[in-house]
Amino acid sequence: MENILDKFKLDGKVAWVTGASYGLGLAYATAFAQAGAKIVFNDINQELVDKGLAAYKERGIEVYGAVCDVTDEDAVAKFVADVTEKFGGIDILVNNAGIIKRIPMIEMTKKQWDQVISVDLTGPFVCSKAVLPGMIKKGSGKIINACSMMSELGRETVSAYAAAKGGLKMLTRNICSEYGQYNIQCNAIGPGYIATPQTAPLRKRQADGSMAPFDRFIRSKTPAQRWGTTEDLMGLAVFLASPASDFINGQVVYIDGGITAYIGQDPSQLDESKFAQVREDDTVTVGDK
Ligand code: NAP
Ligand code: GCO
Repeated sequence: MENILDKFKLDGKVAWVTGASYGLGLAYATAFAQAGAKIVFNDINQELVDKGLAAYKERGIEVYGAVCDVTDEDAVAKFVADVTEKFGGIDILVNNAGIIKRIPMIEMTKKQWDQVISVDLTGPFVCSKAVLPGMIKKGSGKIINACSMMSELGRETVSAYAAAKGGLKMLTRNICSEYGQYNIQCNAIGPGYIATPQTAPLRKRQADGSMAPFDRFIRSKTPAQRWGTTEDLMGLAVFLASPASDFINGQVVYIDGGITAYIGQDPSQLDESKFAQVREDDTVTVGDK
């Protein structure tokens, strides 16, 4: 009988993580590499690709990286063709690339709205459409979308982002519905509030050094009273990319420290002295766990 841990191995698989120069994408790709996969990634410009190549080299991970805008269908088709020629195809796609614009809806321009929808929702459509034919031909494939708590909940200033992430939840379910028959699983990771550059503005200490009100708010809504770290998400990513999850399809798995299950406590009751300074470089200090 096969050892269950072998079900989590990605040996011989090619994994494409979009926008994976840093943050959650870098963490997902690192986890996949540790599980045996060959990593390919793209980012929006050469500076970021170079930043990513350096980060992977520092981690001892051999990767292929190239500039590719996930909203550009021709660029995506070329990226997939190049990777297929070099490595034989793509077994795992993580639609990680994303942007957010925190602007009150009535002040948001249509151009700003379109930019967020284009990257966060149309990008995953373009990239998934590009890899599905190869997955169908192979008879297997894994697509993992970067959903969010905003796939379920709204909040002030993130209308476009929430609409995109809500749509991405339904795109996840539709890819499952349309291509599950080809042994292709499409699921989503729904992170809570994770310490990355994207959320750094929400944690920035106030002039007097005290905790940001939003930081205090998120901790009061999280049973563990802490922000997630990129490392917190690595295990789930490997699980959803591996044969261990072959009978899971169309699901959004929330990995949020319990926020979506908890009504929260009065933020003023939090004992701030318990929390180590969360460094502005977005790394949650160990003492903060
Ligand atoms: P992020 O700041 O959202 O950026 C992800 C990467 O995608 C960045 O390198 C970004 O480049 C790149 N990108 C942006 N537009 C692109 C395009 N058109 N084509 C290719 N790449 C593009 O990073 P993150 O915080 O690690 O989040 C990763 C994903 O998880 C995102 O989809 C995010 O919405 C989602 N998520 C994050 C959190 C969180 O708390 N951090 C929680 C839930 C979900 P730039 O640096 O130039 O923007
Ligand atoms: C915000 C945050 C969130 C997180 C994440 C939560 O401004 O509220 O950026 O949107 O990025 O999506 O799951």
